[in-house]
Amino acid sequence: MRDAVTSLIKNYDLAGRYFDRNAIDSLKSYFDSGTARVQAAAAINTNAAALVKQAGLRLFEELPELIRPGGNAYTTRRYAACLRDMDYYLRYATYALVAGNTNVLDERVLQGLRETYNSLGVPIGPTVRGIQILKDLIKEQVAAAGVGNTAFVDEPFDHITRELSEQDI
Ligand SMILES: CCC1=C(C)/C(=C/C2=NC(=C\c3[nH]c(/C=C4\NC(=O)[C@H](C)[C@H]4CC)c(C)c3CCC(=O)O)/C(CCC(=O)O)=C2C)NC1=O
Repeated sequence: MRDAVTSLIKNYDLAGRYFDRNAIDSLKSYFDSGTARVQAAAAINTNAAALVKQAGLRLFEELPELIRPGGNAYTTRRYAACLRDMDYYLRYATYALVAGNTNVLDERVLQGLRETYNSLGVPIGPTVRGIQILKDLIKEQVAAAGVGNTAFVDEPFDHITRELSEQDI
């Protein structure tokens, strides 16, 4: 598992080089955004369960067929599995936000996920939509906590949806 600093060190060590201008700039930008990243994590932590629940409600309002007979989130067990997945996405996205790096998502969340979803008939498009709804709610929450520029919040959520939607050739 890597963060912004360890991944930079790894790359420069592999090349046997001192940090150059680019490396210093990227370190600066990571440390400059450090307080905002921690504030975002704090805003998410105090409200995670409610945020997941609300994102689920919005998703099922938009795509009610998911929770009707024949829908993948139909039955209490599958409804709960869907919300649990959203909770995984939020928790790991929070780790990635603090790390300033998406490596934790690749290692702990995304490996083999698309295959699992395909074999269980979990629809990718609606899952992606659910993650985007979650992202929008998180950004509102983080902005309300006083963080001015919330653009950095996009990265882990967009990374998950990009990797999930990627098609095999
Ligand atoms: C920490 C990393 C991690 C992830 C990400 C993860 C996902 C994950 N989601 C699963 C199931 C599932 N995932 C969903 C999710 C949904 N269905 C929908 O219609 C919606 C679009 C969507 C919610 C947004 C559902 C309904 C199931 C149960 C499917 C079934 O058993 O038929 C399963 C199969 C095993 C199980 O049911 O627990 C896995 C492994 N597990 C992990 O350990």
